[in-house]
Amino acid sequence: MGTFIFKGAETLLYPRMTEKRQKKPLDGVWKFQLDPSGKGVGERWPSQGIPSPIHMPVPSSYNDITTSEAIRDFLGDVWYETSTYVPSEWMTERIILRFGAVAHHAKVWVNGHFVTESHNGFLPFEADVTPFVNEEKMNRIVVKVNNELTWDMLPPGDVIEKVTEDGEIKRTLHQQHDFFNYAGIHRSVFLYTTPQTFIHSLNIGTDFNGETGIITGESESPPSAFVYYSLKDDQGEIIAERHGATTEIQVPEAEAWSPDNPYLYKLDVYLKDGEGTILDHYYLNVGIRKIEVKDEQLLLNGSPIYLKGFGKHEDAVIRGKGYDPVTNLRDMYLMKETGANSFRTAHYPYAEEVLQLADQLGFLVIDETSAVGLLSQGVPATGNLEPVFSNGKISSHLKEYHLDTLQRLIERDRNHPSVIMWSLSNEASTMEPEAEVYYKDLVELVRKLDDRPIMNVNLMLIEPEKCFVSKLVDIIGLNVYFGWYSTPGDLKAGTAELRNYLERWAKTHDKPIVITEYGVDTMPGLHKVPAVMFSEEFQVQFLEKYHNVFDEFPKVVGEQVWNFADFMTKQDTVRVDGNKKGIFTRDRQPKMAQYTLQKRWKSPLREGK
Ligand code: BDP
Repeated sequence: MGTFIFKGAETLLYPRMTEKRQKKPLDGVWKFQLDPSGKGVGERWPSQGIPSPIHMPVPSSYNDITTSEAIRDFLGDVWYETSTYVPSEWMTERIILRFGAVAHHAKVWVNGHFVTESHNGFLPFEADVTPFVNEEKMNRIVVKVNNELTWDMLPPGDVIEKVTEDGEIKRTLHQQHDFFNYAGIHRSVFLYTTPQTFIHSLNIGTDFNGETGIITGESESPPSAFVYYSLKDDQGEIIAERHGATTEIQVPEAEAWSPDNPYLYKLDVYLKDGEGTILDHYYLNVGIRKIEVKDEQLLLNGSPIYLKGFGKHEDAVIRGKGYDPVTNLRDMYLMKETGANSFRTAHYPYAEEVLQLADQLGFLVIDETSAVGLLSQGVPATGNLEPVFSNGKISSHLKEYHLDTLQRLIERDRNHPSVIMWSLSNEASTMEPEAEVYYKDLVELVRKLDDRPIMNVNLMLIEPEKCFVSKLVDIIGLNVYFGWYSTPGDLKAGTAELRNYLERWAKTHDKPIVITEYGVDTMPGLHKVPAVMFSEEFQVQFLEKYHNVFDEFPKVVGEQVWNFADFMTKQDTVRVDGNKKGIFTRDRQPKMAQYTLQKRWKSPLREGK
């Protein structure tokens, strides 16, 4: 298997309408067909259209839309098709076809011409389709999507083939991660335009010294054009104007961005020719804020901040992993209501629209790559882990893919004030010495691209004294399930184990710690006194007991419950119609534990909490 990396000339700027740019969402109902024998290309579906389609919504996972088990559990190629006119006035512009994300592999044709491919299920990709679109005829867009995982990509997985008793070959997916392998066109599809001379990229940085804010801007654009920045307050009043591709703007008496005051400035960026004529225009929201790790604390705008919140998933009833503004906003209001100030994009980059709202509503986001499952066992990972780094299971291809994902994640998300740190991976086999070199290169790449703190999230089997990666990062993420996966049901023993584990981490590393996961499966409506596992009472007691332990450790600078809501997983003996560790049900109604969190998170605990 070759490498899955594509560093094209694409830009990762989110498509926006301005007087110089247009966009047309292609979301809606597309044609759809399974292709179990992989005959679509041979039968020329890209140019002739897919022959026996059903209807399928975009964006959405395709798995749960119909009642067909064959579609839900399908492994292999599926095809999507839509058609659209392109407005005449677009014909002098660059016309770009952009997908927010397609899981996991996509090949795209426009009017029969192959235009691009992607092998990253959680990041955007696009193609300049200017030469391939017709002015007067409908344009056919065909996408082949494949949901197979390999160990050359993230998340990794294997397709296992077995011959059944009746001689059929049965292919199943073997995966390490604990969420359903939803697939399809998961995020919005846009056709958009840019002028021929256009802004390629923008890198906005901010700093804050307690009074003055500093905004730095760096724009990549053609040498023949001039860049011009115009900064406005949230009322649209101009605060500063600057010329030059690289700029620095000082904002006296700046309004600092924070979860309590998510104040956003607006930065308009223009490209002009020698005569001052505007060639291109793009804009961004800018939150002035400073995030740093110092003295074993996490500081926001110079003061300690305590993260309260959730590990989430992009997961909802029927839509699966398809981006849905309705669910997303409900989630954000529920999180605010619970007193949360943060969340982690477990276990992959989320839709750009999620981060745009996090900027506006004020959430601190731990932005994670799709590196989940870099270990030998699925969930729950117990007992002895087999090596994956030292025996070549993790190949140089996978590492290149990981580096590429990280780079593109940073390029996509670096301008969001809500993003406060990068999480390199979740629960990898970091007790192997070989992991050190692998992670050193990841850390080096991040340091080159951005100055935000770096986190890595640890499995509770990782021993602090034997972890080869934690020393490389700025802040340590810990996933802890003592009293659940170990000493099940015994919270006294569980909390004692937790205390001991945290003591060991605090002793071995002079870094702040965020509890990135803690939680228990809970059936809504199941009540038991005395509490037993899976009851609502048990979830409440688990949280309360864990919180008491967290409060003993000044180095613990955050707690994010696993999970915000119940979510779908593959079928398994340890899962009842999915993972039930949600504080909310899958349809976003509270379990009793929401009130436990609300009570704690809405009252001040200690500085920054
Ligand atoms: C952790 C994983 C997470 C799982 C969780 C669980 O990081 O993806 O869903 O455990 O078992 O190991 O609920």
